[in-house]
Amino acid sequence: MATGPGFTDKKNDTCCESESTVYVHNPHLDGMKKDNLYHFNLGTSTHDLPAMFGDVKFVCVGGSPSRMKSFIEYIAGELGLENAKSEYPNICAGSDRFAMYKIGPVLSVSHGMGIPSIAIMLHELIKLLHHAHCTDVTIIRIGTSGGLGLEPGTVVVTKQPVDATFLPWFKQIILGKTVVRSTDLDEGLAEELLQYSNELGQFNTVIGNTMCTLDFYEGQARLDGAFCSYTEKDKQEYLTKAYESGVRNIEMESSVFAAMCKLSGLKAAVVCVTLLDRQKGDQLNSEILQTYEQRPQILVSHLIKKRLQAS
Ligand code: R2B
Ligand code: URA
Repeated sequence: MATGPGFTDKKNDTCCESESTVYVHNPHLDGMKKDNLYHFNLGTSTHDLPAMFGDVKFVCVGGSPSRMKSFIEYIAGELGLENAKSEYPNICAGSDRFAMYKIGPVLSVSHGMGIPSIAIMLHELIKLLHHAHCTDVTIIRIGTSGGLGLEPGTVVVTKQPVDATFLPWFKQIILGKTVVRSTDLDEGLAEELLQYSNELGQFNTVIGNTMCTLDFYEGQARLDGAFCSYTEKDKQEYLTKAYESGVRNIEMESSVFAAMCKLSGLKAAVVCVTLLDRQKGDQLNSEILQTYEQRPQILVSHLIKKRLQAS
């Protein structure tokens, strides 16, 4: 079990000395003269991180670089912060791993697909926010998912990420030992998002558990992968069990996202649109994606606007 100040696990669920700053829990960082955030192509000795990022209050993360660019363009318009040329440079242009955009207090970062990819991005993002002395940061993953028992296009605000056995934890092997971390998200933030969706009245939003899997095909009980050793009936039984346990959508990053944000004291939420009802099918195409992918962006922009108006 990982130990040390601020680490959480299912048995000893304590965290973080204060709510407002962004915590790292790594004594080795103090002894380092400089810190290269390699996958961002940023660093403490090459960039003035407090000047570049010190005013960040909202971080939105999502899988695709182009979606995170369109998010920053959209929110810039919503907040009346468009620049004259409507150009938003990729802050991580020197790296082709992740893309990052900023407008005012909003940072938009891509994370790729799956737990390993988002975990690498979050290590560097959390250090970036820490080095930049950011305070009171809210972080939201906006993404896509497969739905369970929901009309396609429904937005799910995650109550609790669960693993593929429907349990609310994220397990990782560190130094050959299994470390179990809590996947609790910020309940108040989830409720606030639901309330704003009702206020917007543009699409249905529900709060439910999100199953986070290690694979898109067999890991999500699809029948259309390159390999499949189970029947349609097996698939339906598994998805029914997932639904009965409270799962309303399935994606591939929420568990480690929740675990790492909780450890660093970031208030976090996951907002994913459902692209299809998984009990009715498996296949997706880009038309379905384009129809619905803006919904999480619309909801999260509304929350940011409301928060900024209130401050
Ligand atoms: C949702 O969509 C991606 C797979 O298509 C994955 O990153 C996820 O969580
Ligand atoms: N993303 C997933 O992980 N699963 C889906 O079914 C759709 C999007």
